[in-house]
Amino acid sequence: MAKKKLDEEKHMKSLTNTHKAIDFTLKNLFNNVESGADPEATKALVIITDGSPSDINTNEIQRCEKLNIARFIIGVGKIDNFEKLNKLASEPKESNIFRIENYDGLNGLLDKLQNKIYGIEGAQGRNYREELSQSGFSAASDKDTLILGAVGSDNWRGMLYEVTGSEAGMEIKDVNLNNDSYNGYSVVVGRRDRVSLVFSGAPRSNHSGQVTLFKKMTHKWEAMSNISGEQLKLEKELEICESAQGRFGMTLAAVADLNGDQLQDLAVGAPLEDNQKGAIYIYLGNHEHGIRPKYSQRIAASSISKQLQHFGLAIDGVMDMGQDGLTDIAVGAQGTVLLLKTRPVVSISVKLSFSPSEISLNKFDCLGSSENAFAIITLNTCFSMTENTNSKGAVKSGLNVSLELNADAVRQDSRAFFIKEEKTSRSLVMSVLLDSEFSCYNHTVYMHSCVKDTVSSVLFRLNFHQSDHQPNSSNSILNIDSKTTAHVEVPFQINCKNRSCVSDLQLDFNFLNSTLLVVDQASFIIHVTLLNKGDDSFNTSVVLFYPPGLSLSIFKTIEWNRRTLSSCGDRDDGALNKTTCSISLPVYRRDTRAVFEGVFRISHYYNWTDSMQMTLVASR
Ligand SMILES: [Ca+2]
Ligand SMILES: [Ca+2]
Repeated sequence: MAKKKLDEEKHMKSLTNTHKAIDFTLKNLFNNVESGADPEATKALVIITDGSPSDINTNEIQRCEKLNIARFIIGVGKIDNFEKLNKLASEPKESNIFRIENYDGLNGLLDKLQNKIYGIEGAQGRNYREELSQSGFSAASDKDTLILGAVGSDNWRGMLYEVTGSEAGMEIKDVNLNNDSYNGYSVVVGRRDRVSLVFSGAPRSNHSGQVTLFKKMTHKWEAMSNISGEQLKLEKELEICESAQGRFGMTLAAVADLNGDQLQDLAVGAPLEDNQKGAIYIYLGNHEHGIRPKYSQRIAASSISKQLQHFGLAIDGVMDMGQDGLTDIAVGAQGTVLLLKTRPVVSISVKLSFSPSEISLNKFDCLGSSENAFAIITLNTCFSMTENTNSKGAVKSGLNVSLELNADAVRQDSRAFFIKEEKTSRSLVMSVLLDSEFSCYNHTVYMHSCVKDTVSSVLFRLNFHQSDHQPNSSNSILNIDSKTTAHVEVPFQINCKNRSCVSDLQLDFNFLNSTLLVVDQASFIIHVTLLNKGDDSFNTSVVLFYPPGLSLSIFKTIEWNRRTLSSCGDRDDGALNKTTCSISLPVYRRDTRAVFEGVFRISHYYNWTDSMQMTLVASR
């Protein structure tokens, strides 16, 4: 009818009588009780125009100011004199003036504006308690008691009543809700340890909606916790205009246990979310708190069909269609009903083990000429799977998971790797289909022949998650309580007699030449015997101190009871009288005895004296 009247209106062409329009509104709409206006209510005026006013302000703006009327200006397209238009807006002008390219831009903007107006609407003046309470707007029963939603109570803050027999109802209210929250729009009752619970939807709380959980104390109902559309917005990082006025909590339904923990679960509808397409949220029941604070699943209408509107207008979830032992949830949308089938929920536990029980030290060698990689252990990953739900018949309960294994997880550079030819392959990513009670996989782990640290154990860490891609054979959902990580520490072989693990190096050496003949290019030879009588010795070396007239040219093993290699550095730090020779890195094993021959060259430029001194030190 309003559109018809507007269509009949004659266009005034080039004139923009904005001030006259305001004057008309003040006289005929605001404060006009016959037109439905509430003189006490706070008022807002929205001016949408594509031109600046062509008439002048007589006193309309002043009258608006006096009556505290909030004024929003929406300028459409090119406006020649915007200054004139700005004068019409109320303070703070910067947030009350909007400019859009064309009238299409109104769609998103009006939502934003509606929020602002909600904010001031009813903020003062009127005070209705039960006059408009709409008691019985929603209802739920629990044995002999009836819970009635009364959305209009307390200036549309809304509350509920518990009615038993003919007694006057006991109030159930959340004092933290604002006016116009519409609490009691939807209601669900439940019990926990024989204590009565009420979930109540307040779809207009803070414009995005809220569900409050009430618990019955001895003679009183108390609001325990709530979940709000505002919270969800943060969790999902949605655009404000998307979730605002989603009417979260407009519908509520207790659904039969979905995840097999024997606790009832809760579905919450937000039928205006996503630009009126709608969504529902599943909250799993929780023994301690009634429900878990974070939803386990959000099902958006857009993920089902682009055509759906107002998905979540009604929800029911107690039946099992097809008798497969799995609950089905019926969800109403504009002109249609959808049946959502639930899937089996499975718990997975994973265990890591390895063989042999330690990394043998026999093959490590940092001093040999060839560098190669060899297998150190076989790592075994075993998944065990149990279904939490009780699915029957032809339901396939497989699950596709993606797993990632990490070698030497606490170190920046890994000592171990999974592909023999690739030293950097410290992590292994794979996808596996778990379709029986146990599924085990073996992975060979390699190390390079030279590993400096063969003392600290190697940590392997595994984590897995349900794959995004689920083939037909896997239909299950991973229980969100399943632990999705595992780790294991693999030790190196230890050759210690006692706990403290101390090596006992004994060093001896003798000169092969009885005298040193100072002739250029002549040699002076020593034999060095090193015996480890204690536990394994790591990073062992022999340091030689000698006169600067000598230079070490050869240092090699000539006798051994276990293969022993050595490698000598250049003269240490430029010092002319000292060389460090590494012995059998990384480990000089217990009970090893080796004899080395050192050959020095003699320089005749050195100022030799009658005697010569040499000192050798074994260190670890
Ligand atoms: Ca449950
Ligand atoms: Ca079913």
